[in-house]
Order: sequence, then structure tokens, then C-alpha cells
Amino acid sequence: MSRLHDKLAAIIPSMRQEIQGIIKEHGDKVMSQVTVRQAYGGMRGVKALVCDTSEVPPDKGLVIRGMPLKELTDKLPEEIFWLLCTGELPTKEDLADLQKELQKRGDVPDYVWKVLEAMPKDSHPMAMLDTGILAMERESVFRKRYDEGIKKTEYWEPTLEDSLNLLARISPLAAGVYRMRFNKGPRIASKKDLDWAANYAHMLGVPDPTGEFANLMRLYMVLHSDHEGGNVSAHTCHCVGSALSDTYYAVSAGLNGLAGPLHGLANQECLNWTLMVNKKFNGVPSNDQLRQFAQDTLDSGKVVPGYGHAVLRITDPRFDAFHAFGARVCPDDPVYATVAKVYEVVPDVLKQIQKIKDPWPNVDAASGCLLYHFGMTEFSYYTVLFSVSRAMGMCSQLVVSRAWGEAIERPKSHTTHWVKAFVKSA
Ligand code: AMX
Repeated sequence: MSRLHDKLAAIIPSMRQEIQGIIKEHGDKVMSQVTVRQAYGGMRGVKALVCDTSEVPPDKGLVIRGMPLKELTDKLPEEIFWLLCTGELPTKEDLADLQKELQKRGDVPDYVWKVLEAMPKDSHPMAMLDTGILAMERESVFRKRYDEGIKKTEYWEPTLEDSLNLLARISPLAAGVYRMRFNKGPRIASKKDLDWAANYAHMLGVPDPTGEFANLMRLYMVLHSDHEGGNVSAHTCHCVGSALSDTYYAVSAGLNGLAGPLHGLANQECLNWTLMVNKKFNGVPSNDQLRQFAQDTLDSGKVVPGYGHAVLRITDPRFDAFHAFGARVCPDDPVYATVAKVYEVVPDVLKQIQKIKDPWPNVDAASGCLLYHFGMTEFSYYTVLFSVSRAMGMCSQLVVSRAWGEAIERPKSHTTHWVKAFVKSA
């Protein structure tokens, strides 16, 4: 058994008891009301979910288990996964044990590569990644144990097994997708002595003479790891998992949501927009030029990608972390310099539009330019990087919700006919 398993086994009974106590004593207290606008408007702001791994206060940004993101940017992704699952950072021994667990589980089965090879050559990398994950479902320990008749209180254990296997394999799988989809040559074998993100960087095969690309991957994996429970990918994963579909089904479903242009795909749109700016003005534009370009984008009915957020009302701390990385590693790169200039100018343009609730940059405004700097210019791959990281959040959320025995999701829907009758009578 892994140290992570033992740690969870030690904390889960009291956590379960605490939650059962809360429901027993306070189960009828009202947390939230729902307006007609919210019912039609993506349930924005309705408090109807519990997620213990992280939260996103609108005025602070990502807080993982009570720790603000800015205190965690120098950690390894494995440490973040441990924190997400247990609520504490790992000791040195815990970290070494988790790394060993991931290293020993990291072989992607051969049939997965065959499935991917059979897909059309121009398939979207996200479709390839999600197909690869779904193909691996036959490996699910949860499904086997469930079929054998496991007790409900033990559900979390095979869910943890599946999660560790999936996390160990998602990086070689994703690296394989990169090399296959973009004709980069044969897959690169994993180096077992590297940490998870550095090994991913190695298997991608992006030239990295300074080691800064590996550093970027470490940071990237930490920053995208989790973002509470209501975003499309986390919520989809949770919803599918609540039917006791195993980790492979649930994570692949969640990542299909991440593939949408308003969610994880925004990073590729954002870099596209930045490069368009760069091309049009032959380098970094002046403030006036940029102001006009942003206005033209809005006037043509498009969004300025990388700006705005459903929850945040400040500059996303994940943007701050990438911005700081760029300032340290590539301050003179014209694409990074354009991103920095956009940050100076665009919030004021967006502030003029009343309906926009958050004029500040989100994580996607800065991530693409750094990948581009290191020669990773295949935009359609960027959401795959996001996915590898976000799998940590999804897996930890699944383990935690299985641990306390969360119920299958089933909110109530109504027809517009019902809404019309309701508003008339109200
Ligand atoms: N540019 C132009 N218009 C914007 C805008 C932007 N950056 N951000 C919000 N708006 C518009 C919305 O489209 C909406 O218009 P509508 O009422 O005509 O449909 C209006 O302002 C109100 O939106 P909101 O309440 O401020 O935001 P939201 O919760 O509805 O949407 C988001 C949030 C992120 C989808 C939106 O800000 C957006 O489209 N941003 C650009 C795309 C982007 O950066 N996505 C990445 C999000 C982070 C992630 O998941 N990776």
C-alpha cells in the first residue's frame, strides 16, 4: 500500500463522520436560492455543490486546501496532488513514495497506441487524449472490485488505485499524442528518475538546454491542477463519477468539457489573438494601437480571449505566476512582451463594457506565449497540457467524494412552460 493510501485511510473515517454529522444536524438549512435568470444562465453562483480540494474566492483566486496559490508556485505537482487529496503537504518521505508509485505505474498499454494510430491523422489532440483515456478503462480496478461486490465504505480505495494509474499514464499518453499528431518522430521512453513534470517535458522532446522548459512544465502542472468544483470539467467529472462510473470514464468525460472554447481551449485562441496583434503591428504595438485592436475585436462581436472569468473578479493569480516566469526567463520575447502590454491596456477597454463582470486576465492569457517561446507552437495541443494537470484535480475530487459516500447527482429541471406558469403566479 502507498503512503498516500495509508494517510487517506487514517483521515477518512473522521472526515466521513464529520460530514454525516453536518448533514444530520443542519441538513435542512438553506444555502442558496435560484432565480429564473440563474436557471437559464448556467446556474452561475448557485451554491449547490461541495468540493473540499480547492476553492476560488472571487477576490483571491485559487486556494488549495486553505493555501493560496501564490504560496504553492515553487512546489512540485506531486506535492499538490498529495495536498489536494489529504489537506496537507507531503513530508519528504511521502513525496518520494508518491513519486515511486507514479513511476512504477507509468506504462501505457500497447492497445491504446493502436487505437490512437487508427484515428484520422488530423484528429484533434484532445480527442486523441480522451480516446486514449477511455480505451484504458479496461484497466479499471474500481470496476473489477465493484463487480466483485465491494462495500460502499471501500469505494475510495480502488478509486485511488485507478487515479494513481491514470495520473502515471496520462503524461506518457499525452506526450505520445504530441509526437504522433505532430510528426515529431518515435515516442520517447520515460526517464524513471525524473519528477512527474520533468519526465513529461522529457517525453515531449521539446529541446531544453537550460532546463527552463522542465521548470515551465512543473509550474504549468501546479497552476492548472484544480479550480474548485463548479467549472465545466470538474463538475462533469464529478457528475459522471457520482453514477459510480470509474475514474477513466469520469476523467475522460470531464476533459471533453475542457476541450470547449469557453473553457480549456481558450488558451489556444488567446495565443492566436496575441500573434495576430504581433503580426499586424510588426512586433509589440503601442498602447493606442492595442486599444483600437481590442475595441475592433469587441465591435466584431468576438470576445477578447484570456480575459474575464465566471467567478474571479481580480487578475487570476495563475496569470501572475506565468507573467513572473516570463519576466524572469524571456522578458525580451516579442510575444511575451505583447502579452505584458495587453495586460497594461486591455482591462481598461473591457471596463467600459458594463456587462463584462471581470475585465482582468485569466490563466490562459499568459500560458500560451511561454509555450510558444520554447518552440511548442502547436496551439491545438495546449489544452492537452492543461488536461494532464487538471487530471490531478479531477482524480483527487473523485477520491474525496467517494470517501465520504457522496450521492448520485440528480438536480430537478423544469420546462419553459413551467417557468411561465411560475412567474405568472409568483
Ligand atoms: N471579451 C468580450 N466579452 C466578454 C468577455 C471578454 N473577454 N468576458 C465576458 N464577456 C461578455 C460575455 O460574453 C457576456 O456577454 P453576453 O451577455 O452577450 O453573452 C457578458 O460579457 C457577461 O459575461 P460575464 O458574466 O462577465 O462572464 P461569463 O461568466 O458569462 O463568462 C467567460 C466567463 C470566461 C466565458 C468569458 O469571460 C469569456 O468568454 N472570456 C473570454 C474567453 C476566455 O478567456 N475563456 C477562458 C476562461 C478560463 C478557462 O476556463 N480556461
